[in-house]
Amino acid sequence: MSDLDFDADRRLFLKRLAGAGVALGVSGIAACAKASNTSANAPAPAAAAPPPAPARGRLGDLETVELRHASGSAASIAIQGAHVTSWKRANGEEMLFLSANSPLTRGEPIRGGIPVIFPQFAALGPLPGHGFLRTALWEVADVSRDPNGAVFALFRTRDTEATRAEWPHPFRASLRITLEERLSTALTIENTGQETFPFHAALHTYLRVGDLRQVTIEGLEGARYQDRTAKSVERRERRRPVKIVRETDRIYIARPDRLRIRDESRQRTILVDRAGFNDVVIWNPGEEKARTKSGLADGEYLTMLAVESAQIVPPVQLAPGSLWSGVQHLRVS
Ligand code: TA6
Repeated sequence: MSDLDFDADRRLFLKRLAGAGVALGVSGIAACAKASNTSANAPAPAAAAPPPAPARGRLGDLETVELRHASGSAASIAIQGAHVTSWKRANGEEMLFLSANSPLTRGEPIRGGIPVIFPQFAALGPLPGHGFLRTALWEVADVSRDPNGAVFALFRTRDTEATRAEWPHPFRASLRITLEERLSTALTIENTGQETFPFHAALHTYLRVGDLRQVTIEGLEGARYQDRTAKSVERRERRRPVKIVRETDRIYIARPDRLRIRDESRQRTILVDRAGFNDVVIWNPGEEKARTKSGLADGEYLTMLAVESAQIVPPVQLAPGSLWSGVQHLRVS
């Protein structure tokens, strides 16, 4: 099967994807299975609404895929890194943070949105920080609408000579972004090689907040965490709710529960639900590091909170021919 034989490859991959259904949830599987036999015999969607015209846009030097949902919500995804850079609610409110100082050029990580982290989290290994998928060029495999009206974009990528030079493992990756009231992001990794390989995966989501000092997080009470501002010493979360009052960089371990991010300054709560991602990283650089390390514009650190669905402790061990999937759902309540 050559690299160019996308359709056969995609059908095989989607059949395997269907086999790994748990983490993606029913709607994801139904939609993916639908995507694979759109051409053949799937009946036209009940509402018979034609699939959305694949709209493209630009963000700096980067090409984007634009999704619009009938409710009025919208999302933009940079093809580099299959990186969601914007998610707007039906009322036009932007829910994701994107730094005014962010590079928007080929090969540079974007500071904001939802970077896809694979196969290494941060500097927890020999690869460049956060791995190579966030700056990789992905293929736009499909942009369409589910029978229930949700619109989605499916991106794919795989190992290349360049990735194998850094990380000697053949893999396929797909990212499905589904927009309805909520925004769902589902990552699937397949080991297409002969040996089991370990990896970390994360959706490094930058939430936009009105004022960080008025934000609280529910759902972490009693959780074990590694404090990455203190040599990753392990501690337990005693606070309920959690408030961010200084530089915070923590991996909360084995905490699959729903998170509630309450932002009093905007009078709204963001619900974060996950499957397949058992850890969650909470990060804000604080004033000092925001300027010195992360290249944020002045004061921007007060308008962002990174809430990252992750699988880090332990890393995934993926056997040959196997698939791993993780999904994150963001919604406003
Ligand atoms: O996810 C938290 C973290 O690992 C922080 O330590 C901080 O470095 C952040 O990611 C941003 O990383 P980046 O490589 O994008 O500068």
